[in-house]
Amino acid sequence: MCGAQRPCCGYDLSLKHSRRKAPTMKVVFCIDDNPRYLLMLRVAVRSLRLLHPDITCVCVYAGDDTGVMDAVREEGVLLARYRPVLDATTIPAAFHRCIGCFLKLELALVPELAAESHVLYCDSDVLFRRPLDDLLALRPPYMGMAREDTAPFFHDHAELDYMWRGRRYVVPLPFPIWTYSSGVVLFNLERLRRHDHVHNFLAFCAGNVQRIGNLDQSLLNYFFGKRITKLDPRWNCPPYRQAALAEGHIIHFHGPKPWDTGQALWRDLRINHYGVLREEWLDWLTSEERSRVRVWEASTHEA
Ligand SMILES: [Mn+2]
Repeated sequence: MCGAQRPCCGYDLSLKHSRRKAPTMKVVFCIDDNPRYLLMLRVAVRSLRLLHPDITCVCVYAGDDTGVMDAVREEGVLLARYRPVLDATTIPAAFHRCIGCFLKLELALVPELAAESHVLYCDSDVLFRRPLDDLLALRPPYMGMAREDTAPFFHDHAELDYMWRGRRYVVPLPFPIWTYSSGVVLFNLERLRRHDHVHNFLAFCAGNVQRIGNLDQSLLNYFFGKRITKLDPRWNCPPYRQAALAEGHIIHFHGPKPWDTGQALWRDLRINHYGVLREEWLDWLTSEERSRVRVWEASTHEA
């Protein structure tokens, strides 16, 4: 089975047997009912466990599908069922197809995480390849995120506003802005819980989701702006980056997922180490899972 101890990724496995202290920070994922994300979660957790066997993984889920819940538990992940503030009534219908991406914005309110001062949030489309100790030792004042490889840009709005408890608040936007990726976020939950901060943020989200470009990621970037702590690129490294294989600790399948070998849309991003890292991702699957992925992959080659 895929959980085999593969001497992958240049990580010295002998370290596993030394008395390394188990990291106490929890690693949190969020999923919705999309079966592709559930399978990606499985691979993420399996690859993480090879590096940190004792780490606690939590999955936040807002749905009711018992199949999804059983699968999460079967993978040894603590399931946190949660009724989000940003739900189908506060988020416009145009975004319901990817409503799961907003869950990460509410981690400070999840009861199962109430005792945590910091957590590491990761998208499920990640592959862990090297130990996380240096990352889990960080304590950013609000949140730590790595930058996307995109040019800085200018906002359409000079400021955004929102209402909270009958008062209007204004958020000036930094010009120009470099975009941080929301695929890996080290959250300071304690800070977000203080002074109603998270509720202000969620009021901002509900009021501005229609005025921004890129869902949860833009909401984090626009509201927190310069308060975001920059993480080293190795903690959120897409396969298409030249340094991915040599330096990536967390590989983030940003853009084409491991089965997206067909669409012309992603051609420009299936470069550098996409092929190698996709194979490595596939190695974590059982044969039954692999055949499911082959069907997804074949569908990307249809006109
Ligand atoms: Mn992602």
